[in-house]
Amino acid sequence: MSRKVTGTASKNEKLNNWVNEAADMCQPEEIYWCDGSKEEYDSMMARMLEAGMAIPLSKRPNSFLFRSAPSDVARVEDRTYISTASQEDAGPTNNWTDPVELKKTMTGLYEGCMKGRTMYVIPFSMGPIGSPISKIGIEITDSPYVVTNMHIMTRVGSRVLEVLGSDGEFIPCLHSIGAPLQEGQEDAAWPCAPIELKYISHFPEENLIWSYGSGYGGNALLGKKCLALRIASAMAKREGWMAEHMLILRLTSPEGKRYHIAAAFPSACGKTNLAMLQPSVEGWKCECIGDDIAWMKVKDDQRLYAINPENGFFGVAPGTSYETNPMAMDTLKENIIFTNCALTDEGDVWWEGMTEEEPAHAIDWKGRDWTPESPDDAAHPNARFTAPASQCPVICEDWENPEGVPIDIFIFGGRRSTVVPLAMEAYSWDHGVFLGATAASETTSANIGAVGNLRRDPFAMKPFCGYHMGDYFQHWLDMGDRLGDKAPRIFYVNWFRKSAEGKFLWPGFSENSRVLKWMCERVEGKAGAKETPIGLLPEEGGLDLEGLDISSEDLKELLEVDLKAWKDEIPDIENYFKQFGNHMPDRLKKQFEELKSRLG
Ligand code: SAT
Ligand code: MN
Repeated sequence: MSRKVTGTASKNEKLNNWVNEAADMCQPEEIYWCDGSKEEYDSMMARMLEAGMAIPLSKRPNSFLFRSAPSDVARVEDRTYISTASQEDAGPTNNWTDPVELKKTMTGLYEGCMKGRTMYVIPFSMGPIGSPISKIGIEITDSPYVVTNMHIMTRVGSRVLEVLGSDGEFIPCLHSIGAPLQEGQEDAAWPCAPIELKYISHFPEENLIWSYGSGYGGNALLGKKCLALRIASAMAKREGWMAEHMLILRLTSPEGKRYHIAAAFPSACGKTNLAMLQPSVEGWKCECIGDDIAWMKVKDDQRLYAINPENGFFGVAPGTSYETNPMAMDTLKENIIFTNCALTDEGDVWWEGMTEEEPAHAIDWKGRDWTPESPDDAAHPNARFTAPASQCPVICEDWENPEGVPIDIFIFGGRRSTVVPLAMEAYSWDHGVFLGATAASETTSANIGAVGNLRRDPFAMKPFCGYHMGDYFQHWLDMGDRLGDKAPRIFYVNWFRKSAEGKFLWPGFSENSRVLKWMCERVEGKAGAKETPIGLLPEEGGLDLEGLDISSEDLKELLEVDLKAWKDEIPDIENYFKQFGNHMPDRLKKQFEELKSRLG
């Protein structure tokens, strides 16, 4: 069948064949090869405006608001699969389906799924184009919203095809919103498939991604969680590097010494805020390198170097304000895609927490009239901004350096209203891996499902590890062995501890710099620490609290080690570790025994 083709196909036969096979299966009206140009972005946006899918924002140049279908507002972990030949290889924390079965089911869904639509072919690079650490992906999609978002989140364009050449390697990422258009049928503003037909599937043994039915975030922008974390983590394990759910920042001391920090927190737990931190402690400076994903390799000097494979931020809007994250607010002035935010009468976006004063009237994320009296939120709690990283006023000059930056400090953490203190340091690499492996956090609206339930989210990778989690723990131990005394120091934090009355004990945001400063001083051997059964905690007076209004009772509670509460965690850790069976590294079992004996 001859199909209209716009743009220039690649010189890579494997790629062209794959595109043609996908077109035969999905049966789009035409094929469009993306070149990544501004003209392409603008014309795609213009078409979405005309179709009523995008709403222009008069207050922000070249910025647009989209409203998703109410059922398509976040990642769908229940519908996300790691499909390996043997179920054992996916491990107990992933959904598994036999690849042959899954491909059969999905092929059935893909058959004719792009009828009446254009099939876009997006060549993209995760990491600077042409850098040895970067990976090329090709996303096929029938969503122009995905194309424009990929333009911001990754490096898209003809340059990628040039680097790919005739025989380069790429990761095929097939995506459809799963909403074919019949002749004469009017399109929805946000077409997608019902939840039970959504599939976010990964075939790590062949570096392949198939996504169907959702147009939202990590379900659809396949360079992000699917490629840069799930597929990349499996590649990293095989090849001896690391793909982690971590922000990367550079902290510079008043003396001009640089520290590079990589920190893992679950989705919607403040990674973007920490990455763009404006330190409240005198003389310290922070610059952002990435807010979500770190790829790290050991170099010849034995140190671990990190790059940010992304090109933009897909950040949670609610809660973002000039108080909490001024640098994000300044990033959002122009050229932004907003999704599921509210629309003000002045033609701007708004979300809960953005301004002290709520607008008297707005249109909510479902397109309904909204006033402060309305029972529902104006913006969806997982409303997002898609923003070019280069627009961040504190983007680090080395953010695109293909060499990466040497990591000094790892931080793990989560959202825990109780038990876990503000900050601690691990006794050793193995103990740090134990802290990462046992990390738990209250669930957020970044996933479809219950919010506020405590779950183990090891290294903030539970939804993103493309293989057996027990083997992933072992990989961390192996990396520690390779790094030896050049390994980053490991810390654990909890910004979210609450008092009995339910009030946050720690002010967070820019004040978190006080905790980071303590970590740097630990690295320098300048700050002491208190040995406790759970780890090394700041001593009294160890945190620089100059100028901070915090009561000594609150501080005491923040740094308290509640032995009973920790002992209560033991059976849960025991149970949780059991599921990893013989994949559970002995060295972590030993860490667990040592914790128990320290707790007495
Ligand atoms: O939707 S995304 O997966 O991109 C955002 C997140 O959950 O971190
Ligand atoms: Mn994330």
